[in-house]
Amino acid sequence: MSLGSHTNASRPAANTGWCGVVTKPECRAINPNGLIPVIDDDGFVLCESSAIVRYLAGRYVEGTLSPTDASSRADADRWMDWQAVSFNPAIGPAFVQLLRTPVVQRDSVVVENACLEAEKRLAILDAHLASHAFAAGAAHTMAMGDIPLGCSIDRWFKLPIARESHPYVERWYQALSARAGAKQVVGLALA
Ligand SMILES: N[C@@H](CCC(=O)N[C@@H](CS)C(=O)NCC(=O)O)C(=O)O
Repeated sequence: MSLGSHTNASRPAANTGWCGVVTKPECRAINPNGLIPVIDDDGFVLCESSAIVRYLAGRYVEGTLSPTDASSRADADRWMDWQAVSFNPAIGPAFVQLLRTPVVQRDSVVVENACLEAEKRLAILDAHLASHAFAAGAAHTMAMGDIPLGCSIDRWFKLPIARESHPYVERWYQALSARAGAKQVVGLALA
């Protein structure tokens, strides 16, 4: 999951920090969207998480996490886009309610609907993973398409919600979590 640990970059990414710093002027100066992540890689400043993953993989691990053949590359792109435009928007309202909204203002219907939508999408991912070791990549090797998706699923597992069983998603998540680069991500509490 954490791409920096998979690259040979000595300092692959200087993160601006963590939640709570995004409104500071120094963060706004390098990402006017006021969001993390944003990296400064030897003077090259870049925001948008999927663009960051594509950049780091392309610059530091071209040919492995960043596939060079067109179909493998497109497959990695597909899962990066899917988590950004399908899974994250589905589960996002639950995250906002449970992590960003004071308890007295929370709307349980919003959480319930978000979980229902997320479960529909997880069924799609589970069906894919039933016949693939990783969402993207070759038989025994993940590709960059697994990284943002893995982060999203990590967040889903940590939300205080009821979850349906998705055995192939769970198997894939365990495999990702065991990788050295993922340990710093799975060890983090939601914030
Ligand atoms: N499309 C952006 C979304 C970034 C985003 O939503 N970042 C969240 C954290 S995951 C954020 O900075 N929220 C402000 C906060 O948590 O204070 C990307 O993929 O980088």
